[in-house]
Amino acid sequence: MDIVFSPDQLKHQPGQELSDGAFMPAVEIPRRAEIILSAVQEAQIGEVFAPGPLSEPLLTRVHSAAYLTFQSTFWQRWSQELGREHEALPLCWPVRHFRRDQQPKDIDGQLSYFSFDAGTPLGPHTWQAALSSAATAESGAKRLTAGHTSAFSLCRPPGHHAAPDIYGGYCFINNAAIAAEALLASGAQRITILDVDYHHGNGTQAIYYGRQDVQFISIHADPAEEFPHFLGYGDEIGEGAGEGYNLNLPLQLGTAWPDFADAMSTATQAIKRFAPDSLIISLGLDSFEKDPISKFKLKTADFVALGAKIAAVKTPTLFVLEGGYAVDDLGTNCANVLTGFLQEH
Ligand code: Q9C
Ligand code: ZN
Repeated sequence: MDIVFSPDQLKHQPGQELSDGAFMPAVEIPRRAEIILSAVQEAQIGEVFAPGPLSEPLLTRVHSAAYLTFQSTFWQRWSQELGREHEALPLCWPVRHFRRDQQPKDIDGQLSYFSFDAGTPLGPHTWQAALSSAATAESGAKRLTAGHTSAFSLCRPPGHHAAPDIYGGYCFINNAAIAAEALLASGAQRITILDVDYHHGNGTQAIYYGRQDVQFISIHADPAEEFPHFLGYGDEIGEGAGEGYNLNLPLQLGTAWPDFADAMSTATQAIKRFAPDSLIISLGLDSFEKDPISKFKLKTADFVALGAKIAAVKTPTLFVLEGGYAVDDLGTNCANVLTGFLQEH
């Protein structure tokens, strides 16, 4: 299995995030990617390749023009117009009675307009790293198009919380959607994105909610109890042409492998009915028992079983890295998923 990774992804170096009502050290840090890179090399999963440049049209198929303008010019405006050198967080959102049809002109207003949480710092090289992460997803997709039966896009920063015009949850560009669009642009008819990150993939759901060419399935902590709090319930089934192509499988806090495995069986049956040309796994490793911000109970050995369950779908598969913050165990857990997949493949 080829592995795609770009060192430019390490340039996003958030210092602090707002979490639990206080500034805390950021958990979505470059070390995550470094530890996974060495573990997958150690486990001899495959050869590591750098991605080519991101294809611009893919970006505009996933994100709005206004959002891309905001992100690509943000740091210049923040630092030169406002003279701010510290990383940026939004402060005020258009909830309930506010209007959201007016895009503010000022930078702080726009920061809020294009975000949904205060846990996702924007720094001087955040956008460059996000573009590299998206390029890493595209290069992985190209391997499936070229006939490989699997690939691993070691993406960082992650992507599944990013919607067409909103960043948040440590995500800026929806990497799984970039990969899906790359596959569709190369002739695929149907793609499934199966999101096994502990958190609901609200951004990916938003992108594909009205579409029937991309099936979205997410296994995650019940949003009534966990971030992102406002999406990810079981009654969200898609709308219009997309009705029936969105499947949420929320699980209670404390879920261990047996119940997670049952949800995986439900997911794989739905995938087989849809019969996609390719499968994209939004691979979050934050379902791990020692994850510092999560409350599921998967053990290191369970990740081998997770990889085997994914292989049982018997469809060309691209793994796209999402969350996972227990840095010391992250490499082993990631290598275990890929090893479990390759053993059954
Ligand atoms: N006190 C991903 O896993 N913060 N994003 C939660 C905890 C947001 C996770 C606050 C977690 C975002 C890609
Ligand atoms: Zn997560």
